[in-house]
Amino acid sequence: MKKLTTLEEYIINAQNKFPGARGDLSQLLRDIALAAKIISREVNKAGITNILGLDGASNFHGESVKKLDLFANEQLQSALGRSNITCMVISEENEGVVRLSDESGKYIVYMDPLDGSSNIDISATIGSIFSIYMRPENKKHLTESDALQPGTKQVAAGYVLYGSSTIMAYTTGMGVQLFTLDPSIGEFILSDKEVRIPEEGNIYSTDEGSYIYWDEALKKYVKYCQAYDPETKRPYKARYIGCMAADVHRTLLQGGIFMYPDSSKYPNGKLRLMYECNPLSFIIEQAGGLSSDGKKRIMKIEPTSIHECTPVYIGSKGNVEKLESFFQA
Ligand code: AHM
Ligand code: MG
Repeated sequence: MKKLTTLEEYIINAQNKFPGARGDLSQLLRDIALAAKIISREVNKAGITNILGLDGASNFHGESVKKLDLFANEQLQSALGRSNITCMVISEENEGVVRLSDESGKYIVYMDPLDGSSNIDISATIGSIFSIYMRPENKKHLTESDALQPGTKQVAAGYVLYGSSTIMAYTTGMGVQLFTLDPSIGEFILSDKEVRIPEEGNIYSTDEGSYIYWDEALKKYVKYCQAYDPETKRPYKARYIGCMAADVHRTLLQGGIFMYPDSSKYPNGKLRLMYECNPLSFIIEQAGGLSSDGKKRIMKIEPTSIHECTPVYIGSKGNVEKLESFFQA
């Protein structure tokens, strides 16, 4: 019989490979996993308990906030507050940084507590995304600018998807591991180790309804994806879930490219650098893929504000390199 490995066991085994490790990062990942289980339970009963629908408020971006967004935000923040490991949380749902009770905590955590929230009402996949940085050393009182670190400085990142099953993917810079929640025992079970993204895929993923707002290079690239050339498996298939974490997860497993461009509608793109693009870029790069803003590596962008947006093109190495060649032409 196949031996099952739980997330707990996996994290402890990984930690034991580093003699002297204090286990703080392990605890942080366990705290996030605990919140994820609670969110997963709530997502599954959302329709029944009438938690679906607008909560009536708007978040500070002016987007309507749904109840599950608030619930997920609260659960993750309270889980992170349990262990005095995190000093600051930056969330899509909070305008400023949220300081946790222990200001000496070692880690700064960015999160999108509920990504793809327009999918809530149709019972389609939604997710939570997280990105973890070290606080600067020898600095007592942190300011927001201490949280503005490029994606290359992430010490860990991952996402949880609440779909036909609940899965968690994370990396600490040593490959990508996937866990699937078994709700009957309440444990995340290791389902895939050191996941590799295909070198090249035949799926492109973007909101093509916004074609009219795109620049010429992107229009030409999408026409390339649609052209007939059996040798390069074209025309590609189009897939778009409308939840970046879910679209990137499919891309991780099946290959291809996910794109949220800048456009005349969104001059800097729509997706957030710090809690959407950087963590998913870390995952994809760790699996052998690439992530670009069209010209340069996403994780090299020097952030200037905690909620900034960036265009993003992410996926298989071959597909992202091809896309970049259209931007250079
Ligand atoms: P959210 O975090 O408020 O849910 O918004 C982010 C989501 C992404 O997950 C998804 O890729 C994108 O917005 C979809 O946007 P659009 O509706 O413009 O296609
Ligand atoms: Mg989001």
